[in-house]
Amino acid sequence: MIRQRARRLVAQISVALFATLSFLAVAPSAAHAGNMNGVCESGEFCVWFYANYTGAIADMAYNEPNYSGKTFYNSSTSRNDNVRSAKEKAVTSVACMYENANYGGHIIFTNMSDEQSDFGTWNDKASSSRFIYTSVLCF
Ligand SMILES: [Ca+2]
Repeated sequence: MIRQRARRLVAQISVALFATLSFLAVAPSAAHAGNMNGVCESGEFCVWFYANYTGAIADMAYNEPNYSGKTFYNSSTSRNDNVRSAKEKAVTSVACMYENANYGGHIIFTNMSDEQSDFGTWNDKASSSRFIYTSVLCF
């Protein structure tokens, strides 16, 4: 009797756990709804054409392995080698931005400061960015 109840309880927990995990696996993140809408929102990595978060913006909710051919929001200006400031608003991960495409070369941005108002000598050199679980993995 007790064993039967225990078995039933385990089965119920398994079903509930599976349902929860299935939901998590397919649930779209609300943050992704605003990808490239010109507003830097929670869950995004945002870059600007000028220092101090001014000028054209690119608010990215996804990995961007190559800025070539990509423009800023509502702009014809190429994003490649044109970034001078950035903010990270990622929630469950951190953002890393790189000198070269495909996350190569110098790491220009990690989440160490969450934002960078002026990349200085690294202005106009970014070519890719991605979200990753910990900044250690940026390298
Ligand atoms: Ca957005």
